[in-house]
Amino acid sequence: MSGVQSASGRLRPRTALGAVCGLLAAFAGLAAAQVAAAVIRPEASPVTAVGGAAVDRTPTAVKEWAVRSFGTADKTVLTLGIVVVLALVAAGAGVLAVRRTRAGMAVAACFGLVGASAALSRPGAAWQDALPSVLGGLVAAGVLYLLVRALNRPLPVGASPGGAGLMDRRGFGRLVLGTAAVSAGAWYAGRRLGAYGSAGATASRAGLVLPAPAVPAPPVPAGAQARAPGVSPFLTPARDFYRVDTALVVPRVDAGDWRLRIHGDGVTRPVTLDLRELLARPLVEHDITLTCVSNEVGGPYAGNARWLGVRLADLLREVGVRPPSQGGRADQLVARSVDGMTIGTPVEAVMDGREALLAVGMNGEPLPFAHGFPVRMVVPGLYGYVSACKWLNELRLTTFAAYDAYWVRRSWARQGPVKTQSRIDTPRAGAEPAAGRVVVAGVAWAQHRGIARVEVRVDGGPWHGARLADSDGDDTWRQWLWPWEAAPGRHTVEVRATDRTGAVQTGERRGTVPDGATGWHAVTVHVRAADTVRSAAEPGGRAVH
Ligand SMILES: Nc1nc2c(c(=O)[nH]1)N[C@H]1C(S)=C(S)[C@@H](COP(=O)(O)O)O[C@H]1N2
Ligand SMILES: [Mo]
Repeated sequence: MSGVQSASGRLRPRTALGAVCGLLAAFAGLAAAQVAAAVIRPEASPVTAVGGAAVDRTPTAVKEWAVRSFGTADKTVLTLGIVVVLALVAAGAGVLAVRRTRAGMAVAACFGLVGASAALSRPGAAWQDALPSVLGGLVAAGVLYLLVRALNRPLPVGASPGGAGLMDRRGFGRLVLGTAAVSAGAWYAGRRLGAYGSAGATASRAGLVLPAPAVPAPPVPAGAQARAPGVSPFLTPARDFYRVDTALVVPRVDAGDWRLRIHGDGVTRPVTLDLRELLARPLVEHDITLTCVSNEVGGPYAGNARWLGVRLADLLREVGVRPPSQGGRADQLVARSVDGMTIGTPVEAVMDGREALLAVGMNGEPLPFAHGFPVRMVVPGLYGYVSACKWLNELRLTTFAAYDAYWVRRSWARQGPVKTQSRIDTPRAGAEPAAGRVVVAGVAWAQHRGIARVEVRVDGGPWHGARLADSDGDDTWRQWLWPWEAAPGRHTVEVRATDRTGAVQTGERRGTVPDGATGWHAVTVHVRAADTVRSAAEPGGRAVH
């Protein structure tokens, strides 16, 4: 240990090298864990497990802030945050290990335990899920020991003018490079192995041929799309469809392995179905707009798709379920996913005649993995968090009094009927249209009630009726358009909708928690005087917009 006590000039590089040892040990541990997770379950890798546990425990207010600030990138931000914290602790453990090797190793091992307990805390976890983190912690501790021992090993006396305490630089350097190379190799192998593990699922999706619907949806009316540049496409392509879930790794379920178990209160004939049996049933095609309770007024978490699926009400009736209005015992249908999500839906809503679906198809294709392959629920008129369970594998009949599903335990309301909302897609906030005719257009939704009227006003003036695009039924959003004769200056345009029950969208501003935001979407624009367009062409004028 004489090196530690020698000139201070030698302390600093040694501290830095200790940090390198710590970081490398962590990398080696993560790589080993990655290989183990690829074999056991991708979600069981330590970073994903800690991230998932963090998602489960993050207070709803913080989660809503993250969704607002980072949108769908919130998961990447979370993962990066975990990696940064891990790197800092690993570097610290390495520095510590130079002086107190056992203590540094203990920190590394403890981190494995943190990962393991996170993995075990995830819904639906099995004991094996702890193994990747335990292995990772042990590998990290072992690698740290080897690296630090090499770092601290003095040169043979007389071999260096510096004397004892100077490490064998070449031996240490070789060990560092070797460890880095082996870890990188293991990391890569883990990734490949992970991809190989889901290759069956990928192939099962590619090979899935969806039967034709017994009840096809009528074609979308040509006039359902408002003809204004900048307005959302009426049907949202799957790749642009918003995604909201707690999954840090998208579950990739093999269609051949998929099973759905239906059981619980009032189920006289519990069943377990496979996909072949599900697809043998008559399929219904229906256009439904899905919206998220976390959507701010004017926000992007709404999408419209043509779904193909099995009528859930028929299936429930077959297994003996009756809705509460017909004396049924259960008032809550709890859907569970392969990743342990639970979503509670009113049985009454599912069985009241609306097209509540066990969906297998989205816009003519099998569901994308990110949107719930092979089977998810979709119920018109309810927010996704109380209706749209993806990667579904269990339906359990119970009561709202007896059971709170995942989001309800996190301060969201038990019941989540969609609130009437309208959104201005064009012009965008901060746009600078030229004075004169400006087309204001967007979408409005009140699923299962339908949209009867949309109105627009400027600067708090009188409301003007917007032109409604053709309706594709009450379960989808409706597009609208209002030609505005815009005068130069700064203006705020607002929109509100009226549903087919006659209820006008409330202007009262409320946040997303606990049951969906309310208020009118407002967009402020700067209308350019018509002559600025002309002056742009003049010498010295601004460049053309
Ligand atoms: N398994 C699972 N299903 C889920 C969720 C989830 O986190 N996990 N999120 C729900 C929420 S809050 C919404 S809004 C919809 C979103 O569906 P999408 O990602 O296909 O747009 O999925 C619902 N189904
Ligand atoms: Mo949601």
